[in-house]
Formats: sequence, structure tokens, C-alpha cells
Amino acid sequence: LREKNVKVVFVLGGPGSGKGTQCANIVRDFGFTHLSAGDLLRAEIKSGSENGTMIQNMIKEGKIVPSEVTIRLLEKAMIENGNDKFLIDGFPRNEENRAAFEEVTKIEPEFVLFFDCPEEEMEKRLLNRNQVLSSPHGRDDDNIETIRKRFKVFLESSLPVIEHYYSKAKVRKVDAARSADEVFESVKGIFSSFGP
Ligand code: UP5
Ligand code: MG
Repeated sequence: LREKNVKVVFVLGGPGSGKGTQCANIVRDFGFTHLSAGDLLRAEIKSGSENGTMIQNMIKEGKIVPSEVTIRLLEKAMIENGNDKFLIDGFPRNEENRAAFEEVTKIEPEFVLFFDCPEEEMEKRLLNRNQVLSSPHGRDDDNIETIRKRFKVFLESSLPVIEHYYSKAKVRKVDAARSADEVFESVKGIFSSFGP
């Protein structure tokens, strides 16, 4: 990955802040490949891997899966994909994730796209997605107990990662409490000024 000079943007923000939604737009307009750590973990559960039950239990509790598992999935996905530009969505979620990813891949992100959104708004969105649980978007961590746990883990473990990147002047913050189209207008500005 290093020899290929792969470029990575971390897409971070609380549960329901719109990471997945905006990544789809960025893929369409800017030629990145989207890798959602959560999606990769959910696919791993479905594949019946030996880690599946452990991952499922951790997601149910809103806990952060051990970084070796997540990093292995991300690395495999990046290698299998021919692209050299990746949006890594929902990772790193704690300082240990961040340090281990850097250590293993030697990759530093170009920048961190941070979707800033109040908890009330995120809660509303997640509960709303839960309404359509029968749809392919329904997720079994979108119940109020797990949502509260996810918020707590975000505040305690994930915000410090964003702070770390602030200290390196790598954070591009976007107000995510607007319509998806308005948010994407801001996102476009950030990616347009990021060279080819
Ligand atoms: N929506 C989106 N944008 C909107 C807008 N502007 N206005 C109104 N509605 C909007 O959006 C969520 C919902 O809101 C959707 O219904 C959407 O239509 C609507 P989405 O784009 O899916 O937001 P996103 O930020 O991606 O929310 P998600 O629920 O995926 O965030 P999480 O961070 O909670 O989920 P993730 O999949 O990343 O992780 C799940 C779990 O996996 C974690 O809790 C953890 O247990 C585990 N995990 C790890 O252990 N390690 C990892 O590295 C990653 C995950
Ligand atoms: Mg998501």
C-alpha cells in the first residue's frame, strides 16, 4: 500500500452523523473508494467467520472491536481494490486504533473529514432508520439502549482521536446538522481544493 502511495481520508463523526450518506456522494463525484469499517465488520459476521460472534456482541454493546480485526479487514479491502484513494469511514475510533493503523500500514491520512452533529439530531436519525428495520438499511444496533452506548463510546474514545488530528491541523469540520444536500455542498468545497 505504501509503495502504491495510497491516499486515505478518515471520515469521522458520531453515530448517525451522516458518514455513510456523504461517502456515497464523495465516491460518485471524486473517485474515491468507500470503506466503512462498520460495514466490513457486519460483513464479517455474515460470512460466518470465527470472530463473528465476538464482533456481533461488541456491536450490540456499542463497543470497539479489537483493532487487529478491523485493520486486517481494512488492509485486505484496500489491497484487493485497485484504487489509490480511500475514504475510511468510522475508523479509527480510539487512540489505540489510530496508533495501530499507523504502525501497521505506515499510512497517515491526508485529512480527517469530521461531521459535527448534536446528539439529539443523531438520535432522531438512528431511531428513524430503525423504523425501517425490515428494509436493507435496518440495523440491530439502532435501538435506544445501544444508541446511548454508542454515543458514550464516541464521546469518551473517539473524540480524542479527532482532537489528536486537530493538534496536527488535519481536521476539516463540517456542520452535519443540515440537509444531506447542504452538507454535501460543504464537503464538495473541501474535496475540490484537495488536489487530484
Ligand atoms: N441521514 C444522513 N444524513 C442526513 C441528513 N443530513 N439529514 C437527515 N437525515 C440524514 O445516516 C444515518 C441515518 O440518517 C440514515 O437513515 C440516513 O439516511 C440519515 P448515515 O449516513 O448512515 O450515518 P453514519 O454516520 O454512517 O451512521 P452509522 O450508524 O453508520 O454510524 P456509526 O458510527 O454508529 O456506525 P458504524 O457502522 O461506523 O459502526 C457500528 C459499530 O461497529 C460501532 O458502534 C462499533 O461497535 C463497531 N465498529 C468498531 O468496533 N470498529 C470500527 O472501526 C468501526 C465500527
Ligand atoms: Mg455508517
